[in-house]
This record gives sequence, structure tokens and C-alpha cells, in this order.
Amino acid sequence: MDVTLPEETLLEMYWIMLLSRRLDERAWALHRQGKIAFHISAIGHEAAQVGAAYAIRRGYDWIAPYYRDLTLMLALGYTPREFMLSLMGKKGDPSSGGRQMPSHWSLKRANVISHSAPVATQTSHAAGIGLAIKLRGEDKVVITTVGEGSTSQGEWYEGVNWAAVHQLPVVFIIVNNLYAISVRQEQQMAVRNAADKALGLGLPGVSADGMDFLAMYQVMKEAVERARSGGGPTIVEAKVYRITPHSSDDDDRSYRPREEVEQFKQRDPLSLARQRLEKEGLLSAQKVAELEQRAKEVVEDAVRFGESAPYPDPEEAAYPVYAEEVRHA
Ligand SMILES: Cc1ncc(C[n+]2csc(CCOP(=O)(O)OP(=O)(O)O)c2C)c(N)n1
Ligand SMILES: [Mg+2]
Repeated sequence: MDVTLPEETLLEMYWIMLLSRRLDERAWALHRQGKIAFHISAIGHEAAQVGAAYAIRRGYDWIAPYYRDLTLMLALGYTPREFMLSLMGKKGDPSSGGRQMPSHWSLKRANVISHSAPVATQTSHAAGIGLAIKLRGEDKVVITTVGEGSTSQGEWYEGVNWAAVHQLPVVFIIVNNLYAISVRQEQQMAVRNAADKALGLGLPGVSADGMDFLAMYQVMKEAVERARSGGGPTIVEAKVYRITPHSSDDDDRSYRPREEVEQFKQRDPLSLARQRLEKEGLLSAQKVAELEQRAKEVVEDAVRFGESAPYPDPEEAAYPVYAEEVRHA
């Protein structure tokens, strides 16, 4: 593979994946300790997300993410402390001030738009932003993510079709982790690759190994360049595996065999990245241990920060959902 990224960038990408993994693991523990109400995990998806993030101009381009995008968010500058505020429903949560479910991201300073719980609604938002960019003559790009199951939603087709007709600067990422909660890909679509749906929409569709951060980066880089230079949208499918259950409220033992999970764990994206960087001579066992120690400290700090942060004031419960001027008849 012909990816020439500076050494510091490769190490930074690894660090973000590692930090995401350790934060995510802590979120599961916090849930089991009864300290948070809900968690939905990015474990197994880290490489696809960091590969996508580094292919755009962060802070300049627009992002319409979905709930599994913790690593993408960290790469965009979302902090571990902010993540803990969101998990714990605290006032300082940048997405909603503690009102929305955790992992329903938005981050104004990073051009991450607010995300709604019905799946695939972000697809039409992304198409709309793409249209605005085109009408204004800007050279920005939008990336949007969605799970493979959510591409069965009418809204997904409508958004992608609109962007295809108008050749808008949007990259539509399909994160194919084989399951939509308990529903496997074959029960959800008749095409082998989710990216094959591009054919019927008149777009290029590419499948990438989403367990390999550089493979994903390479595919995304081309799609983003195409969008930025007026070449229109691309559908990029990231083939990954959801190593954890769907969410903290799901028991995946009821619908998938343990052997399958174990088999995919052999291609854990974090281990693959570490092996690759070790082979290139960029990481050593000592360096990995140092990064692990740093991640532990950052996670500890974030948890302490989150636990000591205030909850939203009860008087503010309706804000900003309802205008304060609204009067009841
Ligand atoms: C319109 C709508 N229908 C159902 C749900 C409930 N729901 C939340 S996540 C999910 C599964 C989505 O699976 P997929 O798109 O493959 O993403 P993944 O969770 O696997 O990353 C479902 C059905 C929802 N949020 N919105
Ligand atoms: Mg899925």
C-alpha cells in the first residue's frame, strides 16, 4: 500500500485509537458499576474512524456522524473529559448539556452537526450541507457515517440520491459491522457489499478493510479529493466487526456464536495497527507501555472530572427544547 504519512501522524493515529479503546472499556465498567445509564461502543471500529478523520481537513470540513463514532470524535478534538460529561449526563456535555443519550454527538467547534436518534436522518442532513457548500462555491466536504443496517432506511436512499443528482461534495460512509443489533447483513440486503448499492444510485462505491487504518485512510483520501474537486459523492463501505454487543443493554449471546466473535478478534484493529507500526520500527514494547500508561492517566482524569462535575439545573430542563416565551393557553 502506498501511504506516505509522516511518522508523527501515524503515531498520533495510533494514540487516538488506543485512547478510544481504553475510554470505551472504562465506559463498560462504569455501566456495570451502575454509574452511567447507557453505553454504545466503538470497539472494533477504531481503525475505520481514525482513517476517515485523517482524510479530511479537520475543523474545516463538515461531519454528520452516528453513535458509534467515538474514535472519529476524539480525532476531531472531542476530549475524554467531554465524553465522560456526556456519559454521566452532566451539565458541561457539549452535545446537549446532558439531555441527549450519550454518543449522540455534536461539537460546534469541530463542525460536527447535532445528531438525532432515528437512524439515517443524518444522511439527508449531510446532503443538505453539501448543497449549501455547492451553492456558496466553497471547497469544503461533508462526511457522514451510518451503519449497514441503516442503509435500509428510505431516508438514506433519498439523501444519497439527492447528493448524486446534484453532484454534491459528500462522502457517504457505510460502517458494515455485519449486524444491526441482532439482524445480520444477509437478512437486511441482497447485495454482497453494502457499497454495491452505489451502482443503482449512479455513484462510485468502494469497500475498504475497515480493520486496517491505513487501508481506510487511502480509500477515504481518494473519495474526499473527488468530492473537493467537484467530482461528486462516493459511497465508502468500511468492513469492520462489532466486537462488543450492540449496546450496554444488549446480550449478543442470543444471536451470534462466540466462535465468530473470537475469530474476528484475531483481526482486532488496535492490535493490527500496533503490529504494523512495530514492523515499521515506529513502535517498541517500551513505547507501547508508555502510551498505555498515558491513556490510563487520561482516562482516570476524565472519570474524576466527570464525577465531580455538576448536573444540569432542574430549572433548565426544558431549555433549549422549548422557547422560554411559550405560554400555555
Ligand atoms: C429509524 C430507527 N429505527 C430503529 C432504531 C433503533 N435502532 C437503533 S440502532 C439500530 C441498529 C442499527 O444498525 P446499523 O445501522 O447496522 O448500525 P450499528 O449499530 O451496527 O453500527 C436500530 C435498529 C432507530 N434508532 N431508528
Ligand atoms: Mg451494523
